[in-house]
Amino acid sequence: MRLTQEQTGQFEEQGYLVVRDALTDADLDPVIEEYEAHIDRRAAELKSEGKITDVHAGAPFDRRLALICRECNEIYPELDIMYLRGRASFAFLRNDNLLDMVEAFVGPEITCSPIQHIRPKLPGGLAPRSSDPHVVPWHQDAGVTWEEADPTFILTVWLPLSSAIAENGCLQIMPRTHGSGLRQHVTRGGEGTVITDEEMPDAEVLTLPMEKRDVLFLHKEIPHRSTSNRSDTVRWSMDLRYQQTGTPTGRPFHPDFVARSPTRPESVLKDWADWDRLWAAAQAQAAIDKPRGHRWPSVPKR
Ligand SMILES: O=C(O)CCC(=O)C(=O)O
Ligand SMILES: [Fe+2]
Repeated sequence: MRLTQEQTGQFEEQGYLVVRDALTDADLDPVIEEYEAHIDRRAAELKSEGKITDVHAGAPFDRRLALICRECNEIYPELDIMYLRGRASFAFLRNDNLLDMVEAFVGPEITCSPIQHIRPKLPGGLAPRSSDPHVVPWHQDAGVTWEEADPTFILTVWLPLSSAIAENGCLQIMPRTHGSGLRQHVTRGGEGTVITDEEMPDAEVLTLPMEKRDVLFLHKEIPHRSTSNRSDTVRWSMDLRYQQTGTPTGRPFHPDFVARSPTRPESVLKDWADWDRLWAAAQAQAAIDKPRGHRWPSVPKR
């Protein structure tokens, strides 16, 4: 699907654009199947280790992980895209239907930022640590990079793999608050990286329920958050970022790659094994260097 000028105009004006049914099941199902296969395999392991009593075979994608995690939640931290690093997940990062839409914002030379996640937000209380990394307080994505990326247009692409509704912690955004630049954030204990009270815009909050196949495009200055999951379903989603090739990602210690290039097609990263190796090497190095993801001071819990 190519976006219309009306759609890109809405993004410019509102700071976001939701495109309903922008993708097809054929685009998304390989990723879902990859996660289902991993969870199936790990559930069998947990059962054989005596950590769970039931593998919940046959439970739907948006429930099975929660049912397993009620008994043992050790799978949870290994599921994000840069840890699981599946072939279908990597292929999706270059999905043509997705990149055709991204191109309307970024241009034809497209780099995939390493700031990307696959998030299975569990029903409240089931995540391993006291705070679930997929419950995120008000922030701008402009705030999650190093300063080097401040001048760069980085497009956030957020899409659900299962229903994302208010009850299971879908996104909330503040439309039309872009254009005044980066706001001051702090990293607050128990909460995460959040805009300071002084810099929070006094603006209307829009709750954005979304279904599988819908896609949200978000300007990096739009404050957004997601609350805890008060349902018994898992809110599965992906958030990806794209930008013009040659611009800094703001995460130089993690691997970006060229996802589309009409002028230098040979520069596109197509080999899953290369991507896998790049992430493995970056994570090994980061374990030594412990680089900070962003610039904000840490402050104690309220
Ligand atoms: O998925 C969420 O709950 C938060 C995602 C987010 O902050 C983002 O995609 O930038
Ligand atoms: Fe964000």
